[in-house]
Amino acid sequence: MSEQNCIFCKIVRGELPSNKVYEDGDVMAFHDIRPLAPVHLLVIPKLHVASLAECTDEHQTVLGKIMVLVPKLAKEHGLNDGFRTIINTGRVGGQEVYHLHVHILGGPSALGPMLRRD
Ligand code: DGP
Repeated sequence: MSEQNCIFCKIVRGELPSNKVYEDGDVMAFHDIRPLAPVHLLVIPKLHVASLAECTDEHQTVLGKIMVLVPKLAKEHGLNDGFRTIINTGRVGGQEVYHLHVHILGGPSALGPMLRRD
């Protein structure tokens, strides 16, 4: 997926709408279009990086910024009793959008086990 066609790059460029909750020069956060919890945010680097698997030393700073932003956004959205972060990576990780993103999920009820135990 090129930057030109990437959905999240289009959101960054303002070519697609989003319900934005945060933006600075390097990072953006918005509500997931198909929420899986009462609060479901996505935090992305503005720079196109396909997935966590593609991250290298040059991404350290932006990854750090994202991780520090996550608890701030969680608090701002009332997730005072915990939340879950997910980074789906590649086919096995079930990644759907190939632009690195951190999911923040939470709400009043516990989210249950991380993965189903069959
Ligand atoms: P993942 O499986 O980790 O790649 O999840 C991608 C998420 O992105 C999925 O929960 C739905 C969300 N999503 C897909 N397209 C859009 C969009 O155009 N806008 C927003 N806000 N979210 C989107």
